[in-house]
Amino acid sequence: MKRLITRRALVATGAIGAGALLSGCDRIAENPGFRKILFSGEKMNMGLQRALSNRHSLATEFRPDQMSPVFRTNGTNNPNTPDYNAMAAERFAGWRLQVGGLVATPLSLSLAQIRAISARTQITRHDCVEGWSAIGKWHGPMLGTILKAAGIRRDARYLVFTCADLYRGHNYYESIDVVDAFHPQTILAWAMNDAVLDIGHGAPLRLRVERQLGYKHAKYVMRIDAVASLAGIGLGKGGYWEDHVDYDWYAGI
Ligand SMILES: Nc1nc2c(c(=O)[nH]1)N[C@H]1C(S)=C(S)[C@@H](COP(=O)(O)O)O[C@H]1N2
Ligand SMILES: [Mo]
Repeated sequence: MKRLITRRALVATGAIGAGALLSGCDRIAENPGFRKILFSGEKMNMGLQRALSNRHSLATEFRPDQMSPVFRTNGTNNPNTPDYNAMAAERFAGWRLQVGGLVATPLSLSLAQIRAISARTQITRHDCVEGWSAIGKWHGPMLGTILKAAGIRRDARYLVFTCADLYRGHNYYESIDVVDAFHPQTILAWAMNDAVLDIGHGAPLRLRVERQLGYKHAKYVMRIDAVASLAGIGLGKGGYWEDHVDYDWYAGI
């Protein structure tokens, strides 16, 4: 990725000023501190990101015979809160996905309504930063379809996913930008490997954002809010891991 940081890209996106250019931005771009500034949270420069990779290209899809025999779970494998347990006990009949924030029409969707939306099926590889990968089949509507139905406003830049679980005492949440939100492989999966999504993998609904690392794929999604800024949400860095473990907000692969 480093190789792709050209002077032109940096200047074109306004990531650095002309002064910095004079000192040689190749060296600056290689400096871990500077990279951190470029790629973390609110400071991350969206234009630069786009210059670095084609954000619209598709993640590799695999054949059914390439699917992993075992797809492990990671992080929370059961939110196990009284509210979640009550919803799970009635197989999520009373669960609703709330879609709000910078939208013309806030939505409250039942699982039956979500299952009625035309869906995409994709066999992709999930890569966790902890050093494991697994290939699985995911099925559900494109996030973009739901955002269009809600009438997402032009001033929305990020989508924030609020989850049902507390992980190590903190509310799990994640966020992606509108480019990833409208990527065709970004779906809200309600089925996995030809079965209804189980609790371990995020029932009743989890995000698949195939061009990013595992921690961005929010499980147990309860709410989606379109926002202009991530400031004031959680600790402001855009997600559980970003806030508490210092992972990068943009986890593109
Ligand atoms: N709500 C929620 N989503 C989450 C997590 C979590 O702990 N809670 N863990 C993340 C991490 S680090 C990974 S690798 C994947 C794991 O998904 P899986 O359990 O389906 O394998 O979920 C991500 N989404
Ligand atoms: Mo992960």
